[in-house]
Amino acid sequence: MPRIITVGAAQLGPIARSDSRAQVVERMLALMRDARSNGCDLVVFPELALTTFFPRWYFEHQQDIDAFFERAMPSPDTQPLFDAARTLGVGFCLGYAELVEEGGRLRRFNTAITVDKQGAIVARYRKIHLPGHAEHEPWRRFQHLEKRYFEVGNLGFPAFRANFGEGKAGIFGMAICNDRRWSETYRVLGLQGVEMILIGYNTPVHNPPAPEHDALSHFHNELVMQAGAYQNGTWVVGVAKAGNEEGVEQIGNSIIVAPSGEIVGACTTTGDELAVARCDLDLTASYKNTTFNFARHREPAQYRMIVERKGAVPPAQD
Ligand code: ING
Repeated sequence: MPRIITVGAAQLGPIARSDSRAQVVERMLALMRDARSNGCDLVVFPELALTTFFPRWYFEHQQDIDAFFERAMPSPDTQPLFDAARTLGVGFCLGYAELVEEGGRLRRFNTAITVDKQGAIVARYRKIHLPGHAEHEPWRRFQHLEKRYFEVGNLGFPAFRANFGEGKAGIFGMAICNDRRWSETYRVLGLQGVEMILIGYNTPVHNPPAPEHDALSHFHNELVMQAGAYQNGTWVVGVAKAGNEEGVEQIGNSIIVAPSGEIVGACTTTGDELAVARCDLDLTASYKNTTFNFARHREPAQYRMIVERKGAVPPAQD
């Protein structure tokens, strides 16, 4: 029996700083109902999906920053999502800012969770590749202060088994935004046998340190997820918080990528939009057992030798 999971890329349009969590959750519930009517087993929401992308601003005071964080998950504001997972029979992946006490101190992470059809949190991931900068840089049109507001994730890239109904169990992984640009993200999950990677993102069109890349923002978005999918024989679902959010244009371009690297579902707007695809998890075997049979074809001993040599090639001798 094929393990076909119907997946919804639940793209969100802009979230204003003044939008309440309840207002955003209402938009997300509408997407979950739409997903249900399209036969979805699972929807993927963007990174930091409950609030505006606040790292675009420099805040002086911690309490202003902490207003964007969740101290509990579920919380009264987000409980309706967990209830909907049960009543609609649709699991979800949700990105949010996590404020938690761990090891006797407050920790702040850019986090994603996967929730099953019973409304249970089956996995948690904390973003590892934090882009941008840690200090206020007024020269920029807008800030990107993830390095200031979040710690580097401390959970690694764990692949996990999840079950979205009869014949719909598989091996999943999560990543967040900038993680999708790094090949290590996909390979670490690929080495664990991942069959579907769930990724949310907030990606401005304009990248202040490299404006020459702006015109390639969609190309790069698709390139990294298509390559990651194909080179690790896995499905990849990438979902945007899109549109002009507080004056910053963010790409949409949410896509569902097959293990072949082909894009099989895509959003075409920069608003709230659901793109749906039927994903056969057994299709991953066609790549994992042949071209990317790691046991037969990879040479980790050779890679370790190169990595242990450390650093770039020495400068040419004059
Ligand atoms: N955003 C962006 C991303 O990696 C970025 C940051 C934009 C990096 C453009 C490079 C180029 O998609 C987040 N939140 O990581």
